[in-house]
Amino acid sequence: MNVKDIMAQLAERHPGEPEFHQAVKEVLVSIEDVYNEHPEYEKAAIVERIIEPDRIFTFRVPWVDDNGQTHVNIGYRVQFNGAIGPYKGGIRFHPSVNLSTLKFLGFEQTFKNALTTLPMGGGKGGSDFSPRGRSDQEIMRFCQAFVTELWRDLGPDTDVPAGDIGVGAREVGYMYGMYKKLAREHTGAFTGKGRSFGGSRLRPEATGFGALYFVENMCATHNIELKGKTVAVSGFGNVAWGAVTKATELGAKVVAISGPDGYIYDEDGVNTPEKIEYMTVLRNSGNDVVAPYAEKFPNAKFFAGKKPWECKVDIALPCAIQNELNLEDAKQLKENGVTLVAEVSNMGCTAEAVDFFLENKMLFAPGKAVNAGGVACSGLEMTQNAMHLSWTNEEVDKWLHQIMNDIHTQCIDHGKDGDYNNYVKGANIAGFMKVAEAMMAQGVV
Ligand code: 2IT
Repeated sequence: MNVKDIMAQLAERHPGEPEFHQAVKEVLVSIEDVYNEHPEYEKAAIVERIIEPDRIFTFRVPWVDDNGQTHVNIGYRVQFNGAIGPYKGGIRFHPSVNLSTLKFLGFEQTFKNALTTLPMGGGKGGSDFSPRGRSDQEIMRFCQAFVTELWRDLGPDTDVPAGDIGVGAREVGYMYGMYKKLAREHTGAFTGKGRSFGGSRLRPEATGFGALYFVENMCATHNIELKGKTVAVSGFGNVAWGAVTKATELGAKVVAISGPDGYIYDEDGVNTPEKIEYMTVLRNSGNDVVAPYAEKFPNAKFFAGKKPWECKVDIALPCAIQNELNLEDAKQLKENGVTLVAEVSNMGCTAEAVDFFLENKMLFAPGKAVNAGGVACSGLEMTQNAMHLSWTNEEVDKWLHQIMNDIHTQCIDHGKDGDYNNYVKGANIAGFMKVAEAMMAQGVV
């Protein structure tokens, strides 16, 4: 395999998909050497097959707003790779959603899911629908319209969607309700459901909690004390909320959170139940802004239009969206003496930022390892649904902790580069090898 040739071919076949190309290139660069030690992979065209989704659904989603006006959005489901299990991955509702975004997310999901040790293939879906400012009834109608088109291709052993940006328990509930009506089956065809109808305990917290369990592992491996460290978090959604909650519980101090409007610096820490719950209030307001935090807690300052990466902190946790941390931000973090950067959003750092972290041998871990706790807990929800029972908090948390420790071990095992641990390489090689092995065993399909 020659990365340059494969990338040139990809660009020719699928022009105008920059996020997808970015995600593919990162993986190929990581695995190139290992791949080329396996001539049988080359013969079976594993790389050529793994970068092409199994199939993609694109469909029109018409819906009627509260004033009787009809709108049309585009819906997608990318069933990326089913080698190790049913397609699994979230649904994103955000105006930035297009095929490039969902292909990058589905591709990442394939390796992330492999890392979880659970039998789940990779998939992703969504729409360019913006939930911002929409009423509950509008959201419900949109979710129903989306699933009406997609339901035939979903199922507990076929394809199991969940939440992502813009899709939480409410949206999953509406989608699942329509799915169940059409399929006439009460099965675990979605995860992230409400607890009263098969949702797993800890699923809302799992991505953020898992990320901090991973960070704990990174700290322990590098003789760093997490307790007392200052943390900057971007975003104020479900993932950021889970990360802030667990970081606080572990004795770190989160001093920054952010939204599309700017960031909040709270030197006292976002560390009381009232402050942490206020993140949920902000999120549920549907306005997508963090500025009101500084009105509610006047010791905090709001910096309009700025990113939290300019703050002098020990730990940086991007928890918002892809490419939210660029080369300039990476340089700023280094200059400020940051100790550890863990990507919690999917591909939260640009390719240039990741290269900078690796070239400077900084302690950095990629999203597909750090944020895998979310989908891992979804896997545990599928297991509970299949068994028709529900586990306690302690049981789910124990699994989640174990899985995150396991992912960390895989990263170290495959990412050792002298005395530097290259987590990007480690995660990509470990995830890729598992999928490649399964594809080899199943023949050319
Ligand atoms: O990016 C992700 O891993 C998710 N949005 C969660 C996917 C899932 O199926 O729980």
